[in-house]
Amino acid sequence: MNHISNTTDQWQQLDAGHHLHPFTDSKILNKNGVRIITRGEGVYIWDSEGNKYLDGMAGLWCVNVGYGRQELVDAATRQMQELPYYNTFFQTTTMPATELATVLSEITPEGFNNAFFSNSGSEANDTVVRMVRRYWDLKGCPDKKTIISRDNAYHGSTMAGASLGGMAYMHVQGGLPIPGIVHIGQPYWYHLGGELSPDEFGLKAALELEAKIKELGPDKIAAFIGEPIQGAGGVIVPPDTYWPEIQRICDEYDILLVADEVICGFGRTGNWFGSDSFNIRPDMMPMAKGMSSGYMPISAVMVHDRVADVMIDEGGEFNHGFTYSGHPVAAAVALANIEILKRENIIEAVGSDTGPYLQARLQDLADHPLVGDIRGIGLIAAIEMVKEKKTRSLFDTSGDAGTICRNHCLKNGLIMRATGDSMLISPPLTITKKQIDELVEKAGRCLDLTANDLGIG
Ligand code: PXG
Repeated sequence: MNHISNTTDQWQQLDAGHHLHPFTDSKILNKNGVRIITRGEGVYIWDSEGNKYLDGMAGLWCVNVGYGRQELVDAATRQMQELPYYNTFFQTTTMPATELATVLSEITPEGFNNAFFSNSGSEANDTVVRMVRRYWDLKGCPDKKTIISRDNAYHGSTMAGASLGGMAYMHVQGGLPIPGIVHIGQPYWYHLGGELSPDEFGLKAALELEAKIKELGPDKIAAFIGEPIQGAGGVIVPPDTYWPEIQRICDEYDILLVADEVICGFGRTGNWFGSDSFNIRPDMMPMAKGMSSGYMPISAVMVHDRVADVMIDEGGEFNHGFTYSGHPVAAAVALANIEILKRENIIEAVGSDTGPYLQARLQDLADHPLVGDIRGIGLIAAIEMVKEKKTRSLFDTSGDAGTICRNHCLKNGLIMRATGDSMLISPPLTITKKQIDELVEKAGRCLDLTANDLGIG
């Protein structure tokens, strides 16, 4: 790199001059100067000024095996030396792509025996839209095109991904959603549950799906898509009654069920997949992030035999795919990553040890005057700040407390992401109990500082 000896200041100037960032107000960023992350080891990252942070977000919900894994570097190096690229079009494959498809079939639930590869969660969800519609065409139901999703869902940033997503602030930019995608409410008891118990509300939220199917006609509805736990939308853990009722409705009306495992997959909830934790029986599972622990971009849609058999036996050519579908280097890294998850029993630890420990330790913050709700499973969690605990009432300007808290976290060496006034936690799955103590202690201190700024407590 020509600019390797630059100071932070010089990097910031280059970045401000030439780099447009995702989901960023560039004018503000360019004025304030970007943070430059230079190194990672285990659960920690460092910036160009030498500041150390506990990465409570595993990058962007993805560095499941932690930073600095030489084994993943070696897997990439070996594959780059042997064959840096070949495609999977034109009756061809590479060994890592085929092996990864096989391994994914082994770790996913019964009946998932085929993988379609792409490079990001968004592309996986674009693939879902095309495959769902193709499936129903092949079944002789060409009118079954509409996909039902949920408010505040996050399924990516491509045209189809953002349309499946339920983020209104994304829809207003670019004329979204695309036709044939509709949304129902989210199973967010803490804000939407009112006087209902969580279980009552879970049923009510699920029944919105049935009402929407009846309103539009079951012969028009192709699929329902949901994250087992909504991630970017604020770590919304549905009440226990929710997924069984969604499953019943999808079965009854012959609607495909798509579980978006991009965040929940690869151990985050203490099982291989969120679908395992919630006993969901999906027909398709888009997955990405933790599949390679973010060391290389790769994603897949795992396709249940119910759909794959039709696509294979009756579909002829499926006119869809990407230059880098099943990229051999990314696939080799994903294989080595899955090997680490298995060999080190990381997912078992999340399910029975570190996950329950994080959730229990977070409860120590429940009495904090700012904290309204603490929710999570395994190593995914949210701490939601509210104006008044008793009435579960929000701050007048949602997001201010979140921004204040996030800034205190950064100053105190902790990365937490804020969605509205919820502080989100999703650390590398290798985090130790001692590091969880450090995370919770720092989070507590930052809540105190936030309360102080807001004049609460
Ligand atoms: N599905 C889910 C459930 C996701 O969380 C995607 C699909 C899209 O994946 P790609 O690889 O196309 O980004 C995601 C991505 C945030 C944040 O701020 C979350 C995501 C991406 C960027 C930011 O929490 N999730």
